[in-house]
Amino acid sequence: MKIYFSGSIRGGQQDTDLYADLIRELKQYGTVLTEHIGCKTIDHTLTDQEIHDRDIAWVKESDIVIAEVTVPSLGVGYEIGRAIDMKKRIICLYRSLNGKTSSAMILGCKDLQCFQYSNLKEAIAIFKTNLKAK
Ligand code: 6IA
Repeated sequence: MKIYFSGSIRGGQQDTDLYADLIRELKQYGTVLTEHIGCKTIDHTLTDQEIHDRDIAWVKESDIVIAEVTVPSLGVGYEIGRAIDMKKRIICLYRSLNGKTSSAMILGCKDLQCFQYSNLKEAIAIFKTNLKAK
């Protein structure tokens, strides 16, 4: 199974370490096409158009998109919208911080499987219940 992991970059990189932990767990279920989302040092040599075109090609190639949507990100929202149009299976994970929850456009979309969680242990349990190990 090819997994497109989506997480905030220019929206804010405060959760990058958590993304790395989630990606490490997801490797039990398939190949993660976007391991770089969990790296603090991202390749700055590509143009925005090259990044966009490569990432959309990876979304097309993927069997499932797993998005961590706690940090609001235009890119993550855009990827989710494109993946819905491509009829991909999409799982969104979000944490409630300071009483704030995610966008109604995410939580209210019936094409998405949204799960609230608090920590890595809970995310691991969500993966276990909803994904098939390889
Ligand atoms: O709007 P954002 O940057 O937060 O969007 C993040 C999402 O868009 C991620 O899920 C990525 O798949 C994609 N994305 C955005 N920027 C990049 C990138 N380099 N490399 C790979 N994927 C990206 C940006 C480098 C930049 C900090 C100079």
